[in-house]
Amino acid sequence: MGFVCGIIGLPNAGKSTIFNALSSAKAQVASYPFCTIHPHQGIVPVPDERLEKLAGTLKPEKVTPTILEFWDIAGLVKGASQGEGLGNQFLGHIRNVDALAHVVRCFEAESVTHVYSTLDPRRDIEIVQTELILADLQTLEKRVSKAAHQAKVGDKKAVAETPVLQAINDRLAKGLPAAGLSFSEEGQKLLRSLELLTAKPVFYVANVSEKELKERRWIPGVEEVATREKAPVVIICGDLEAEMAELSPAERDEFLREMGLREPALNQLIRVGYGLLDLITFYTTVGPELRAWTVPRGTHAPQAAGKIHTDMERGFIRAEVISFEEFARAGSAAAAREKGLIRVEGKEYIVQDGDILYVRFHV
Ligand SMILES: Nc1nc2c(ncn2[C@@H]2O[C@H](COP(=O)(O)OP(=O)(O)O)[C@@H](O)[C@H]2O)c(=O)[nH]1
Ligand SMILES: [Mg+2]
Repeated sequence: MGFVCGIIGLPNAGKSTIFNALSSAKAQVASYPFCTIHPHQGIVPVPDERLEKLAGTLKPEKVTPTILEFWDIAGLVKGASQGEGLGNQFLGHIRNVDALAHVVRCFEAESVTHVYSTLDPRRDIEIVQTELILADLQTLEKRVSKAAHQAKVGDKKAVAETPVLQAINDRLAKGLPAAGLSFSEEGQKLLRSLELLTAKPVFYVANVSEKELKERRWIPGVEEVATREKAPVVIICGDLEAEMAELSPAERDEFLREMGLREPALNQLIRVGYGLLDLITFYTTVGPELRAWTVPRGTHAPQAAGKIHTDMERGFIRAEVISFEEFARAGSAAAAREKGLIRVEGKEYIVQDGDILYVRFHV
């Protein structure tokens, strides 16, 4: 079970270009084979500096990064929530992802038509958002009337749910995403159960030309919307990234040097998508393999161990733990042990981002 980031946006915003660049940039982590599960669904390794440093120190035979799945979701248009342009099918796909990368067209190109004829990122964002909000309002409408009916006949749960549903409805009706709302635990649970499209974490991907990178005519508009929503922005030259993804790692490094860039913007895109999901990464070294793992923040040690193998969760005894920083300071596994830096943690331990875990178990 992996985590999925859906790529959304208007037609001709550059979604498929970016998806294809992600899919063909497989050489970025040499040991991990990219796989396309489906023409529009692919898995990418998450770039991870800590993992690279650990690999440099431990020199394992095999390095396995953690992964993120991307889905290229066909373009939304006005009226999608009413079924326009296969709208409902697309909205259904969006419902199944964990986070959204909203690609916004910020490049001018005579040869590529814009569905709404002019370049206007702010308007484009609003069109997509409006469709998502309208779809959520439909979802909510059914729930509100059901709850109202049940509340009338004295259903306590429905009575408790009503103000929460009303608050969500009011916010959507104002044209705002459900994501900004927070409730008490019960309310939060109800909000999650509705699986609203606008409750998903979003980041913006400004797809720019090289010219726009310097001129910044459209980028500020995207940044303004993102700031208002406390959403991250990644600026990317879609066609440039697509070209770069075709290069060998050596050629790509050369290309980046010439451009004065540290890394492809795609790496940033993957990291931001991963970062939105409130996941943490921990590491294991078992035999010849150094591996990164992903769990939701707040996961206890036995459940984290269960990601590695179900036996490890079932027969969990303890975990020996060292943070990446401490490990890096110690310089080697032997030095870390010698200095007594490896802690022993039990079943109640909550795994922290960057932990290196040695799981002791018995079945
Ligand atoms: N000039 C330019 N063209 C781009 C860029 N990104 C995508 N395109 C072109 O725009 C068209 C639509 O892109 P596509 O990725 O299919 O958009 P989608 O409909 O959002 O999936 C294609 O012809 C792309 O080559 C870009 O950054 N600059
Ligand atoms: Mg496409």
